[in-house]
Amino acid sequence: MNGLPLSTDQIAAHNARHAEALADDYDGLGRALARRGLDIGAITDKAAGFSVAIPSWGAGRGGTRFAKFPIPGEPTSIHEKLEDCAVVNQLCRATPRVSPHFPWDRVSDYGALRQEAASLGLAFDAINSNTFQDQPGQKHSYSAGSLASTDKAARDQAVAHNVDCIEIGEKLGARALTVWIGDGSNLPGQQHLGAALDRYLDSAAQIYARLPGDWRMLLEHKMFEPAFYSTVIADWGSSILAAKELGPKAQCLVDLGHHAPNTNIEQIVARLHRFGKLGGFHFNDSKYGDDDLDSGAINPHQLFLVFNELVEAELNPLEGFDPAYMIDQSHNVTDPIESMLSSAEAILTAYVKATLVDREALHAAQEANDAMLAFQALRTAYRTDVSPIIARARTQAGGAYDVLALYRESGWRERKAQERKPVGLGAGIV
Ligand code: PSV
Ligand code: MN
Repeated sequence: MNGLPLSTDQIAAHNARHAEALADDYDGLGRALARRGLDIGAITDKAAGFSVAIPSWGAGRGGTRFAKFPIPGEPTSIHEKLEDCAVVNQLCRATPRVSPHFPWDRVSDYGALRQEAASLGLAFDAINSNTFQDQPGQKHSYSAGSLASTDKAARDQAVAHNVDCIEIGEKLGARALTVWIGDGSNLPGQQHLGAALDRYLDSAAQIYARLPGDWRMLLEHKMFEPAFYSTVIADWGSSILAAKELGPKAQCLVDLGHHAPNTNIEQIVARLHRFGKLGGFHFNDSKYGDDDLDSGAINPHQLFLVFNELVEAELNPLEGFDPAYMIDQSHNVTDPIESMLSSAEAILTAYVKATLVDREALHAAQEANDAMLAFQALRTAYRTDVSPIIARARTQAGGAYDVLALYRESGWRERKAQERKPVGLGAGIV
């Protein structure tokens, strides 16, 4: 496929039908914001400049460890996944990059894949390595771990896979490698907790040594799963210690679902940024654990509070602030394109609301220990309906006013159901 997947005429006609309503809402909001000293044009520019990557695997139906229920027309290859990602970006104009996962997205010609993505209006973001599951024909099993395994051959193989990922990434135009490992233990005593971390650090240093000059290595922590007693890189503390040990090109990646329930994740964001170690973010939502639910579905206020810290970091870049933002979700009951559209909108909404915070008032109230006024500075921004700003930014860039309505109207999935081969059953993704 060459060019954008959906009809631009159809989007233009849809937008024309909604133009008057949007102008009305946008102008009204502009007047309300002006009374608060805010310029809606400047905020719309910020919204237009924001983007979040989508994961190649998020284009397919995920599943739980019990089952997966594929839908007709689901993508079965990286080529079809790119097409679906292009649909998402064409409609919302906030997701111009795809984050691939290897070996899931392996092809023979990465130069050609990069061009294929570019022809769909997409580029590649951070590369995700995968040493948390065995692949057919793999020599050494990761059943006892990968980078931290006691088996040197398994560790070497895991290091080599990450180096492969860097080489593939260079061909794809990526500049970051995200490393999440499932290494850990399931029974007390199973693993020497200190030695496991030493082995991880040693392996990670070998990968770090192979990073090209302008690359970053993003260390993703997760409290538990698939290891249920201990996990080698379980928390942000282990992550930042490892990143500091490795060097300046190593930073931490925060996945919203990878903490104990009710953890103050926004404080983790502020801490990591304080030490120049906030490298990336995986957005999703959760109710009980690493549920990988759609962003903003359960706790949109937490998402806003996280963005409040991210905007604070953006305004005070300290040693540089260039986080790799990505959606990391498992779409088990929805059409993945619809979930990504809805999630991108939730993420952008939280970001735009955070830009509305009166920082002067907030900081003054914080200094004066006026808890209520400080809280109200956040509350005022949070309760503002910013959807006209987002719709204006999106439609100006060629996206659709109502992304879900246009997607359904386009009949994309029904058409793909005729063209694409059915997906097999099986268990879900991690
Ligand atoms: C692990 O749970 C994780 O969050 C990592 O980012 C993986 O690469 C991703 O999910 C996909 O399974
Ligand atoms: Mn993740």
